[in-house]
Amino acid sequence: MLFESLLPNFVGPLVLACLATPTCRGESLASVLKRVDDEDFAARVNGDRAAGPGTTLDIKEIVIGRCWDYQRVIGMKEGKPLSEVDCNGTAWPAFVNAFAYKSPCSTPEDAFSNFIKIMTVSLPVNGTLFWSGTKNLALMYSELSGGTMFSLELTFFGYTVNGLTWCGKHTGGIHGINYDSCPSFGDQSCQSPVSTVFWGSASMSFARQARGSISVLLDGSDPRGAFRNNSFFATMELPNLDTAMVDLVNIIVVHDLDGHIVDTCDNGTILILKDRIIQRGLQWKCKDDPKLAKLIQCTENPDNEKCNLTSGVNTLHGRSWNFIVLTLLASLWMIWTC
Ligand code: NFD
Repeated sequence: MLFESLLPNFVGPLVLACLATPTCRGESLASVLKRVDDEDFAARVNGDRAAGPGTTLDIKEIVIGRCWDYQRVIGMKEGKPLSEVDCNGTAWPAFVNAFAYKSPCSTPEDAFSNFIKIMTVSLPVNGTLFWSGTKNLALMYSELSGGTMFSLELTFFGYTVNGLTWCGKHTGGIHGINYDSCPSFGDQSCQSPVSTVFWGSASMSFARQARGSISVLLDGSDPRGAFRNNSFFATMELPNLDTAMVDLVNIIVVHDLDGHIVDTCDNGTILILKDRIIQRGLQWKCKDDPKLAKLIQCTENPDNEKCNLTSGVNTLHGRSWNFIVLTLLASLWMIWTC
């Protein structure tokens, strides 16, 4: 028992299984452990264990391309950098030097501070949009807002790396980048994962810039609760709002179209969130399922019965109430006259 408890939890059973096989008996403990370690590494790379996918292929071209795209095409008036950033000579080196040739699990907290500083742009007052568990909806919300709502993914640094995976490798890899496998989010053995450090710093910096009223879009159908204590929103964004600059938090709670309701503005974890907001000296407003959210949900699920476009007329599975009432009256009349 003691022997097993000293080993990572996957090693014990493997060693015991190995000792039960004839080919394995006689092998020294050191070589068994080395082999188990190698096998575990291979399994992680093959995706059998908790390892996540490797660095996105062509990441350099994507980051540099998005960086120019932001500055030349998509960057909105308020979201443009004060002076031009050289994507190839400044932005990419600041990004890649934070993780290349380094272990992906021991990333210093300030690893990306230079990259984030270079890419910071000024954001509009009243325009910051946070989210938790509602990524796609939040991105569509900010895109449809015509430049008045900014989620992190629409800022310069967020846009440039959103949706990408990256991590380094101490030795080997290609230019110190691991394209085979990066730590997955749930890997408890990874102390300080590179992507968690990046998104933590990015979220903190984004929250510190917020001014005026801010909005947060939460998933009221999430069985874990709409406001979760360990989310980036709860740990990195809400506590880093500058209370001298922010006055109001607009809470938007969205439920899935199938009607699963876990939390609403008036109950569940939203009450905890309201408390936290008040403790920070801020005001709150809360709305369940605003029309814009439903419209966005319906564009993704147009066949859902709640998205029936004939909603001006009361319908039951596509038939109008008038038709149903007339049919009932006709049937009653026939029964009565027979
Ligand atoms: P979520 P949240 N490490 O839906 N944000 O409140 C890493 F690296 O639960 C934006 O936590 O909401 N990523 C992005 C993780 C990412 C981990 C993070 C983990 N341990 C934070 N666990 C982004 N654009 O990708 C989960 N994730 C990923 C900022 C997972 O892919 C935004 O400004 C999930 O899609 C937003 O206001 C995503 O993190 C707030 O933090 C969010 O997890 C959303 O983070």
